[in-house]
Amino acid sequence: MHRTYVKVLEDVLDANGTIAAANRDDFDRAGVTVVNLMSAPGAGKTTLLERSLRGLDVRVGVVEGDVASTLDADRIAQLHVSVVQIDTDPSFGGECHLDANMVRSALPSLPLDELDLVLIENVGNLVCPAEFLVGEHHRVMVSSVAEGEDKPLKYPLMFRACELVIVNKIDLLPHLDFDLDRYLHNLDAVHPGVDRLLVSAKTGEGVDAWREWLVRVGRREAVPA
Ligand SMILES: Nc1nc2c(ncn2[C@@H]2O[C@H](COP(=O)(O)OP(=O)(O)OP(=O)(O)O)[C@@H](O)[C@H]2O)c(=O)[nH]1
Ligand SMILES: [Mg+2]
Repeated sequence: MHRTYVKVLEDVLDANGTIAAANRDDFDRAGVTVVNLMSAPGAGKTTLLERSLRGLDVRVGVVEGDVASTLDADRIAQLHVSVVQIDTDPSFGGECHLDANMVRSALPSLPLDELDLVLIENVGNLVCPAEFLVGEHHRVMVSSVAEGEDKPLKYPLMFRACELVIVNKIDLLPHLDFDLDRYLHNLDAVHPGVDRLLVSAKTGEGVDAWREWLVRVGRREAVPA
């Protein structure tokens, strides 16, 4: 029984990888850099995008992944950037992550040739999104201090799958029982030396560094370590 499950999962991931490669080819042909933004529900992905995309020096589009609703796409549309919502519930069995096929279904709705950078806000989930490549060039996660300092140890795959961890909601630190040093120690235990940015999407603290990171990857420049 266990062996059958493993085989099916391997086949699913193989098929996903093939479609992800096709997506990646399309992105490269259009000269677009794609960032897959992942986090637990409510860590602040959409708020961070709202804070950081206005007036950015590269042309940006957004793919919003959710199980249901157009709430996040409606928020992003206020910024006057191209946005497309993928809801997994009506068309994709309510999956708790985006996969390459879902992202592929959204591509005709994005003017790729007119964009430099596409941010894919994945479905809020600390497990499954890390397993599915969607054709992205960069994987970033948002990890909020409200979630507790043990999360890197409990969900290591997600923290290992990302090249940059954005530690969000630092404005809440004075109100929480959260030991930042311990959190960073736990982060280094699962992904030693991974780049990290401490930000508050609410107050804007630290967001400039994230904006600079976005511009650099959008221009396909090397990102400073
Ligand atoms: N205090 C504080 N609250 C924040 C910050 N960033 C986001 N929030 C709040 O956290 C809640 C969730 O924020 P969202 O941006 O919707 O989170 P999300 O990760 O996009 O959520 P899902 O798309 O549902 O996974 C909202 O009430 C935000 O106002 C922050 O830096 N500080
Ligand atoms: Mg969101």
